[in-house]
Amino acid sequence: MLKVWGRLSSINVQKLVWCLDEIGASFERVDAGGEHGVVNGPEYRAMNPNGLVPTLEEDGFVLWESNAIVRYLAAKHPEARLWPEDLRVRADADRWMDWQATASTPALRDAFWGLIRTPPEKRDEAAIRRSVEKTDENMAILDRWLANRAYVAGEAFTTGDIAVGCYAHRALNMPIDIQQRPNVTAWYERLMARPGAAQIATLPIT
Ligand SMILES: N[C@@H](CCC(=O)N[C@@H](CS)C(=O)NCC(=O)O)C(=O)O
Repeated sequence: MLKVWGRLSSINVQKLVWCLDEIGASFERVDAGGEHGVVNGPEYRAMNPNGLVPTLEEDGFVLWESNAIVRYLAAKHPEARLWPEDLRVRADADRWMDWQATASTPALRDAFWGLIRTPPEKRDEAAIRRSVEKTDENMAILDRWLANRAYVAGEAFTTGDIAVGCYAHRALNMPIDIQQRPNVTAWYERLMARPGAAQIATLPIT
């Protein structure tokens, strides 16, 4: 049985749950990280020395780094058609996964932590403002890209949409002042209507 370690409030854990639901694989998820602890215990650290979530466990095989896990699962289940065979289309999906991990989600971090996980009197308003501005710019980049394609890697849903979609679910449902982008909105609604996204679509931002 596949085991996913990690709390569902983490967008990196959300990616795995979404991917596994798309594939239709059964799995067990164990709450870890945040208020659940677990990640600093020796058993968890032996699996994942970073003390972060998620971690995937599959018959003695252990993997961490959410985007690598999503790609592993997608490659293992070609029938789900999540990771394109065409190398250029695959590179597009991979590129957007990297953008999510290294650009858009880090840029949202100060706004997310400041507004959602920090009491008002302790907020760094300047950092929140910069984070919102950068997020607005990132949404403009995504919007321009989606102007002539249904999904981030073209006309089919891929791993790239899972990673960027988890980021978008957070950014678009936070109380921040960013412009409404029609292509992003249409794409996000397309993603959230997928049966595989059902668990993610209803998640509150916490
Ligand atoms: N690059 C890693 C980042 C993992 C990460 O930063 N996870 C956060 C949650 S999103 C975490 O474990 N935070 C500590 C905790 O939850 O206790 C990945 O994509 O898996």
